[in-house]
Amino acid sequence: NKDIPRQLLTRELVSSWFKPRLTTGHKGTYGHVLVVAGSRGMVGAARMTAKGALRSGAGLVTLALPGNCQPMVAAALDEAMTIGLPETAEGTLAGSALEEILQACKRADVLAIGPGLTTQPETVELVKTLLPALDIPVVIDADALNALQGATDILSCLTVPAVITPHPGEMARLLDRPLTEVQNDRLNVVCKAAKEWQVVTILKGARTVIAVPGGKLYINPTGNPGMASGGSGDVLTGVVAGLMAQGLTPEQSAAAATFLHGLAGDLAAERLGQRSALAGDLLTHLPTAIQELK
Ligand code: NPW
Ligand code: AMP
Ligand code: MG
Repeated sequence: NKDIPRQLLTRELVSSWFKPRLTTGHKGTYGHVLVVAGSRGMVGAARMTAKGALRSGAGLVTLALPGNCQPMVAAALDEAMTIGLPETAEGTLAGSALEEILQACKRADVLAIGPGLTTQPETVELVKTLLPALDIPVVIDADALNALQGATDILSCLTVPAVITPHPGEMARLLDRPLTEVQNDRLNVVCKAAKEWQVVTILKGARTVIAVPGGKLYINPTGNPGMASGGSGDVLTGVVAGLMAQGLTPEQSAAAATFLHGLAGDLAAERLGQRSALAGDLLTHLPTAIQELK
């Protein structure tokens, strides 16, 4: 454990990865994030992921989700474009959504996939067919990770840069190991995952750790137990994708997003208290967190 070289994330380090916005910049300059997320009953996850990408500075965000959810989301999320996709009887993504998602990817710079998708069999198969067909970088979270249970070779075979954002339960499922084993050996687990699957890996939880396939490890000092409530992770997924769309590398995006997301959580807890701060408050405090960088 002591042999793994590690770097504590600091404001200075994270700041060094951000460039000022160009005077002549336009929405095309800052990248287009496609979010594939949500299902009947988990519309909030999709909305929070899209807002995470918007708040972190992406130029354009398109949210693609099961058709039944589109009117609801479109009414409550002015800045994102939406696409209503074919859905199953349960209101989750149908296999026939594949072509439309690949078409939407042609107009996007990065895909964020997973929050709120469910693990309905048809949706799981869709995720497993989509990922190998991608030609843009991808952030994989939540149910898109759960879909890869017993099929992590799909991760290893990806031909595009990828960031995965498992919480300890999702990591335990991916590895088919008990949760305690993940939590008792977080540094080794995250490093091995990144190396074996060749993806930047964010292992979330108190003291999130981020590993890069090449062997680098970052430890995040920000965040607090006030973030232990539904939707927090969905916001993070959007922030990682939003930073990637703006040209930060997958490694920088993963590390900076984790740092800023935690800092937003700390600011929210200061203002509202750990008990009462909501995932949506991470979104409202993200601007202050980003402004604190300089
Ligand atoms: P235990 O048993 O509680 O101790 P799931 P999910 C473990 C969507 N959401 N440290 C946990 O452990 C998501 O996007 C939608 C240790 C349990 O075993 C997903 O699509 C929302 N253990 C879907 O719901 C808001 C930890 O993991 C397992 C841990 C299901 O995602 C909520 C639970 O994980 C949600 O985001 C930690 N830090 N964290 C919406 N408003 O639409 C987790 N575990 O079964 O994957 O459930 O994470 O809620
Ligand atoms: P998810 O379980 O996917 O919603 O992700 C939860 C988010 O909240 C992750 O970014 C975690 O790192 C963060 N989080 C949850 N519990 C804590 C904690 N006790 N301390 C710091 N961050 C936490
Ligand atoms: Mg989550």
